[in-house]
Amino acid sequence: MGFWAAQAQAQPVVQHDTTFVASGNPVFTHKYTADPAGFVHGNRLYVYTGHDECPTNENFYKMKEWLLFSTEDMKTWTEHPVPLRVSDFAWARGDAWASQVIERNGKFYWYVAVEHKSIHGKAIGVAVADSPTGPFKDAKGSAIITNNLTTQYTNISWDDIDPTVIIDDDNQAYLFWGNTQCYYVKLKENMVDTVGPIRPVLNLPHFTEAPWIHKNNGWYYLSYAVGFPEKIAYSMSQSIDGPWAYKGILNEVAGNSNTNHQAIVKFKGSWYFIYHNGSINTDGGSFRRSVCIDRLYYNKDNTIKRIQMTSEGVSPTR
Ligand code: FUB
Repeated sequence: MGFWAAQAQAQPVVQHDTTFVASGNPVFTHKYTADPAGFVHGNRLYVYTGHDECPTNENFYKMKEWLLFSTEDMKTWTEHPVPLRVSDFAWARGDAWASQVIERNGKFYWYVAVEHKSIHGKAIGVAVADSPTGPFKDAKGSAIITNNLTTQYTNISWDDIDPTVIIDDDNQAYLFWGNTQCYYVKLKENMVDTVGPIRPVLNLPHFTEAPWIHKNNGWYYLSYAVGFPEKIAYSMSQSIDGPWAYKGILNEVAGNSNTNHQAIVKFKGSWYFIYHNGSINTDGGSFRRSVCIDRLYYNKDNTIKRIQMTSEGVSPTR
């Protein structure tokens, strides 16, 4: 077992904030981390991740909790105590899959994918806190989205995963999610109830999963995983309701991982592409993944340049 793999296997439980300095990609090497969701608040970037705990002799997603890291300068990071577990949702029974946090009216809403206890299949729940670091608690007491709500579009049990959220300039919030088929629905101002129909998002060619919605310069961007092993592609639109125009591949297959799961955020004036690979030597892989961060740049026409994945990672902010 390599040094970093041994570190990642040890996986100490963090009881209080601990600080470390990152030295390139992967950013976090003492634990296996996956499905990063970036969130900027004040002068800090928060990165919420899943926690891959799969033993080295097995190959499946073993994920019971989410982890939280933050930084002010992209170099010195703080790991916060575990802010949320599947067990915090009484109606869920497993699989702390991909997630995203957003702020509204001074509250922090954390949308997560889990396995539902009594409704067959995956589901989306939401936790809420008064601070980005928690403590988070189940905001609704039940799932927002369950598998039975989307069977008219696809009848698989794992399509209701990978939530991503946006509050538009008119204050309307939207939840996007999906596997095989991408969906979206409006959220009420309380951020825990949906309003109106669930709609399919059209023209996302080869959509696998991992949608991430963001806006820049008047354009909506929907990035998402394509194929398997996954690359990340994206579409653009001038309206949240589409039509979406496919713009091609954004990121190639991420080393040694079937999944790639990206987040795109602007922090201190620069855009970042946060994703995972399976590159920790020797036990890293599709079920023991590690979060990486590289820069993201736009072209003059608002399309996005292909991501250059690096070992060196990003420079500290000034
Ligand atoms: O981590 C479990 C699943 O793998 C996520 O929900 C997908 O996006 C993929 O990364």
